[in-house]
Amino acid sequence: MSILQILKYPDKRLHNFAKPVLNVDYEIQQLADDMAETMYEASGIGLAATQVNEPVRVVVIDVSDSRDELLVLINPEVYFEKGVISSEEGCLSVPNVYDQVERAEDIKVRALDRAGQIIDFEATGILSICIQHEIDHLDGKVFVEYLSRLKQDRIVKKLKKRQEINDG
Ligand code: GNR
Ligand code: NI
Repeated sequence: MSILQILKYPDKRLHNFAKPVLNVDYEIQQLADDMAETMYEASGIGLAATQVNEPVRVVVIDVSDSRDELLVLINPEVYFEKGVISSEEGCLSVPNVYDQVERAEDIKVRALDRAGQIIDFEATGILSICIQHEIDHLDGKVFVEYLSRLKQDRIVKKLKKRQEINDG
């Protein structure tokens, strides 16, 4: 197990479209395990492989307070959505930025789990929001791209300034 480095917006690699997983083999399971460790260490509720510079369709999620309900989703697909909900989102790739985003409220999801078995379930609330946020990452989309051009420009400036301080 190891902690992976999380890419920070506006890194261009966050816009890569992730490829479907053809075989849930040991390498993919290792990636999922490392991603889970990285998510827990960063105190996030989700992480997409895109964020650790692995352009494959793997996400890990844990929205439980106890931090012991890990969900590994491989090739996740939303095949039904109902309703609209707006909530404040954040992202490990966009530190210290939080803003309102509209999502489908309730969704039905199909994916493969860590063992390569098909899973099919409904999601509501924060789990629904998190799954949609992570699938966006796999499609190369970061939540700030739903915000106005003005807000995006401010976020880029703020993050670049912080990056310079960290690099210097
Ligand atoms: O940790 C995270 N919190 C969060 C809060 C509201 C909506 C989405 C998220 S996902 C985020 C972790 C992350 O960046 N996943 O890609
Ligand atoms: Ni994110």
